[in-house]
Amino acid sequence: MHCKSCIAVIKMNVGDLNGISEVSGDPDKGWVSVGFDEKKTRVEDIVKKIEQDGYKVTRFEEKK
Ligand SMILES: [Cu+2]
Repeated sequence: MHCKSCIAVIKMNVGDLNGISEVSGDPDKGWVSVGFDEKKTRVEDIVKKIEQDGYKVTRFEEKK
């Protein structure tokens, strides 16, 4: 269900959190990728932020 404006909304709101270095996404595949500083933000906070925008986070993967 993601389109380009969904990604833009998520980018803007997640970008407001501390320690976010980059947010990108693929609307066709329905995923977003968030680069962040673990000392400043937790995954839970990012998920919460996305869900506040009305999107359901069904799954997340950690990449080191
Ligand atoms: Cu959309």
